[in-house]
Amino acid sequence: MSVSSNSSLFTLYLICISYVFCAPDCPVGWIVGYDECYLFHQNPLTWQDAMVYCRSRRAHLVKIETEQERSLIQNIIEHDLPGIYWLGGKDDAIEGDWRWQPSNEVVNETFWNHGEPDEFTGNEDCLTTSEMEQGLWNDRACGNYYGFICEQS
Ligand SMILES: [Ca+2]
Ligand SMILES: [Ca+2]
Ligand SMILES: [Ca+2]
Repeated sequence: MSVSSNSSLFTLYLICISYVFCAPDCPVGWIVGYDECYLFHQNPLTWQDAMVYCRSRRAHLVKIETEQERSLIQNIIEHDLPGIYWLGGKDDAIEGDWRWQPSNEVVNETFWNHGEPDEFTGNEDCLTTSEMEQGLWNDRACGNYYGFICEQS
């Protein structure tokens, strides 16, 4: 076997190995993301009940950390599963201090829709997105009933 076919076989081997180790192994019915698995639920729940549900599936409400991840979720809700969805962010402890739950990590990169967050009626502490907002973010009242996205990493 020539050196060049050996090295291309080796490259192929590396691609296969990295695919096996890098592609997330998602439960049946979950959508495969870049590093994570997503479950889109269209049955509306409050933010709190949505979080409890995700936990029961050994997951959490989705934490969107990059434009790549935001855009993947936008594509899914625009093309396949339209609706308003809860995300994992909250600012109920300190107004304007957005944290991912349950980890309480600071929401570093934000993707707010124009004019948001507006704390409409003084009572909007939970993060949502929808196809009407092109997958950008809006704060909404945590006691409202919306669909939600669980994430398993
Ligand atoms: Ca994520
Ligand atoms: Ca708020
Ligand atoms: Ca709002």
